[in-house]
Order: sequence, then C-alpha cells, then structure tokens
Amino acid sequence: MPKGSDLLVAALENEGVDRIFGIPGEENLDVVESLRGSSIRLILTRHEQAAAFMAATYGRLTGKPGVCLSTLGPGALNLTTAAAYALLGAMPTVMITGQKAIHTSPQARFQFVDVVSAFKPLTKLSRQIAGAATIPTLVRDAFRIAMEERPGPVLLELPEDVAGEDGPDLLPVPVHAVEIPVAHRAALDRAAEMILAAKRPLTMLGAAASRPRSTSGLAGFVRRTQIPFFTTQMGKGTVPSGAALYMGTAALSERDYVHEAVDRADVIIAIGHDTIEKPPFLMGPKGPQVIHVSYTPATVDEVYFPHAEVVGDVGPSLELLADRLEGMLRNAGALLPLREGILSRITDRNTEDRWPPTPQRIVHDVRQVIPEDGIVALDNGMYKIWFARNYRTHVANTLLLDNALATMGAGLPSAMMAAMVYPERRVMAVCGDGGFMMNSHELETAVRLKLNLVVLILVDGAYGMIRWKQAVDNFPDFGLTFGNPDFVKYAESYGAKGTRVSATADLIPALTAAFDGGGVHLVAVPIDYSENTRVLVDELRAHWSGTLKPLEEPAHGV
Ligand SMILES: Cc1ncc(C[n+]2csc(CCOP(=O)(O)OP(=O)(O)O)c2C)c(N)n1
Ligand SMILES: [Mg+2]
Repeated sequence: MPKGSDLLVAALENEGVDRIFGIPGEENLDVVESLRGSSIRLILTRHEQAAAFMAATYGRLTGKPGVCLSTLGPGALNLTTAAAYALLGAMPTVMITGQKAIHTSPQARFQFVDVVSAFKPLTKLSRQIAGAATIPTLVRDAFRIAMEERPGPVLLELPEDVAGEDGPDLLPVPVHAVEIPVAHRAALDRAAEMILAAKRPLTMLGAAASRPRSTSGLAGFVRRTQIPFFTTQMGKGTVPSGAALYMGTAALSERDYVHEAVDRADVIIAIGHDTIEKPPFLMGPKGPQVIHVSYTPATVDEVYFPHAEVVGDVGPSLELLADRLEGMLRNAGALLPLREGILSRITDRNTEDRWPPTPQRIVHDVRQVIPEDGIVALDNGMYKIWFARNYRTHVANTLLLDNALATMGAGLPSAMMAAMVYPERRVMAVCGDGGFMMNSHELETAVRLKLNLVVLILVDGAYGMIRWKQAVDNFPDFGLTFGNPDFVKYAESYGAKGTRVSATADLIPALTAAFDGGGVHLVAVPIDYSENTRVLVDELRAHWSGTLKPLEEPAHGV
C-alpha cells in the first residue's frame, strides 16, 4: 500500500518534475524516503530562500512549475520572500512544506506556525493536504493553478502523519494540454482600427511577453507590422531579429531618452504589460491611446488605464492582429527616425577606459563576452537600471532581472538555475556587493552541483542604489556603507575560483578566462557610480529642460 509521501512523489513524477530544491526537516522524512526511490533528484541548498528562488526561476524559464521543499515553521517562513518573488513575477512554482501531525499532537505546539494562512497573500493557492487519498487530485490542481495565466506560486502543506499514513492505491491524475483561447474577433477589429488610424504607433513589450509560450508570435507581429518597439525591463529580448525596430528599454518611468518616442506616440500597443513592473511610462489624461494585449485583462491603475484590450493567447492573437495590419500601415515607421538618437545617447561612454569602470563600460564588456543566447541574471541594485537600459538582448529571457518584487538575493540562485536548465550556454550572475552577500553561501551549492557559472560582483562598499537615492533627495551621505570580505579568498574557500580585476582593460580578459576555465568563478570589479547622478539626473534633466539640443523631430508623420 502506498503511503501519503509515495502518492505525493508519484504525482510529482506524473507532472514531469525531475528535481526538487530545498532543505528537509524531520517532518519531511517520509517524503525524502519516497524521493530516494524515485526519478526525482533532491537538490539541497544552504537556505530555503535560495531553493525557492531557483524553483521560481525554473518556472520562469520553462513555463512549468519548479518545485521546492521545506520543513514546517522556520523553514517554511524562509520561503516567503521567494513566494512573493514568484507571485509578483508570475513564475509558476510549487512549494511543499511539512507540518506537525494533525490527527495527534505528540509535540504540542513546538515549531507550529499557521503556514497555510501565512502564505495566503503570497500565493495563488495555499492549502493543507488533510488526507492521503486527496493527494493525486490536489497535486494536479496545484500544478494547473501554478501554470495557468497569470502563473504564480502554490503552497501545499503535507503534515507528517498524512505523509506517513497508508493511502489508497490511486493513480495520479493524467495531465493534458490546455490551449488558451484566442482573442475575440471584435476586440481584434477594434484594435486594428485604432492602429490603422494611428499617426505615430509604437509597440511596447512587457513582462508577459517574456513567457516561454509568448515569444514566437511576437517576432512575427513586429516583423509584419514594422512598427518600432520598446520594452519594459522584464520584456527585454523577446523579439529575435527585430533589432532594427528596437527603440530602447524603459528603465525609468519618464524622461529617459526612450521617452522621446513614447511621449510622441499616439497609439501604444502594450503587449504583455503587467503593472507589477515599475511603470515604463506614465499615462495621463492627454496621453496616447493604449491597447492592452495580453493573456489576462489589464489591471487598471493610476498610470495605466488602456483604451482597448485584446485578451487571449498572445502569440496566435497577435498573428490575427497582424493579418489585419500587414501592408496597410502607412505610418508604421513614423517614430523610427528617433531611434538612432536615442540609442546613440544610451551607448555614450561605454568604451571609456577610466578606472574604476563606469556602469556603461561594464555593461558593454559583459555583452562582449556573452553570446546571443547566453544568460545574465541580475540581483537588485543600481546596476540593474544600467543593464536594463544599456544591455542589448536578442533572445527572450537572456537578461533575467526582477522588476517586480525587486528583491536582493535572487541573482545568484536564479543564475544557478539558468546554468542547470541550459548547461550548454554561458551564464553569468551580476550582483552588487550587498545583494551577493544575501545568498553568497549558495556558492557551495553551485560548486557541489558542478555548475559552470561566472559571478560578477560590482564592488562599491555600499548599498549603492539607496545611497544614490539619498544623494538625489539631498540627504547627507550617511549610514549606507559597509566592509566586504576578500572576495577572491571567499570564493576559494568554497572551492570556487576568484579573480579581482584591477584595471579596466582587464575586465573582458578576466571574464573570458573565467568562462573558459569552467566551474564556478567569481570576478570582483569596482564600479564608478558617479555616473548615476551625472547621467540619470544631471544629463537627463538638462536634456528635458532644453539646455541640450533636443532630438530631431521625426521627418514625417509628426
Ligand atoms: C531584500 C531587499 N532588501 C532591501 C532592498 C532595498 N534595496 C534596493 S537596492 C539596495 C542596495 C543594493 O546594494 P548592492 O547589492 O551593493 O548594489 P549597488 O546598488 O550597491 O550596486 C537596497 C538595500 C531590496 N530591494 N531588497
Ligand atoms: Mg554595492
């Protein structure tokens, strides 16, 4: 007779799960034993948060839920930040937590936390499994909910006695494919009419455009309409071969160079925009007409209130929309003349060799050593704005950043997951010296898993982004600096390799050597953050107040 944990593991195998990340506690020991005889690999991490970041990133990259495991109380609570990361970032994830026995209470309330309630606001579904017989259906439902648009995390709590109890000999619930309906004809006609009437149309690719299932239809839409596009931070890289129509990435909400185009657009086709992202532009009463194209209807917000919606499976719906537009858009390229001005200003100073290197130079050099399909996973810090703005991408999900929860600590685990999913590609984590230290212990996991991974640490001895905001807001410089370990020795103590870059010209050779050498290799480089204020405040302010020569007006259609 199978016990509860056997039914759970059989149900997970049925979902195609091949690895589970986490740290078991005594309440999970039945599950661990069932895993021992299964096809699923248990991958231990050094903190539950990292396990859940990895599981969420698996979901983000594959569209199928990643799975993580923890004990009750303290272990489960360590999953909370990553649950929020998966919820805000729409990453399918299944979290399995242990719990005290529910039929008897031999340990009274020791370590008891109401985990199911704690996770209600952090998940799409948070449930206790109260009996072994319900396991096959609950697991199937959990995976369905985690994957379904809008994807996100689900928590299943398996109490110790339910895991150990004999259950009926049930088969898992078979998995079948589910297609998402395509947008309604009336919605497509309405959207087409607005786009055909536009004088200066612009497409925007948002977070949901990066879903693995989205990306093929998008490229076709861009190619067939020839409307230029910009992206949000999480929508980067979704249009292969669309480079000639790329206008930039909106890393700031307003008054960056890309807003030269955004502010002139009269119709914006917002594909996959999710208002969980920091706004890529601010809608106002006199702004452009916005058409929301996504899997789910728009959430209306103060700065996002679309005028029309095309709701349905994004790829096929865009194909139908392109059918109505192809060859009929006289003004498709009206904003294109702005492109060169915008992009050349973005790349300003990116080959300057001052020491320490500028953020622009670091982004430039990283791009040189990462092939088109290579993956850069960012932690959260000031450099994220520079990478979002300056790092050009040609393949979906090749710049993994978190512009939703924007948590520190996810950079290294998400890069580790990318290296596991794509062992044949180059993968690099880029972290600040603050964010790296939040999960730096996972270097041990990365070494143990024999991953090939380069970890680039940008050293400023500070929580730089907050320090910068403090300065911009005219507060005195106070309270945001810290000391660092010797990063090279630190890496070596984990069995990884380490390099300290001490001249700007050495960065590319150091990164290249790190990739060529294989294994886990940490590269530490200082960064000159004086550019933050020089560009992101002074230069942009001067530009928009007219002391710099404004970009040329588009040649026609404006
Ligand atoms: C878990 C978490 N804590 C705090 C913050 C607020 N925060 C955002 S960026 C930042 C500083 C990041 O410092 P570092 O990683 O060194 O990057 P830097 O900006 O210095 O390049 C902080 C504290 C956050 N986003 N997430
Ligand atoms: Mg820092």
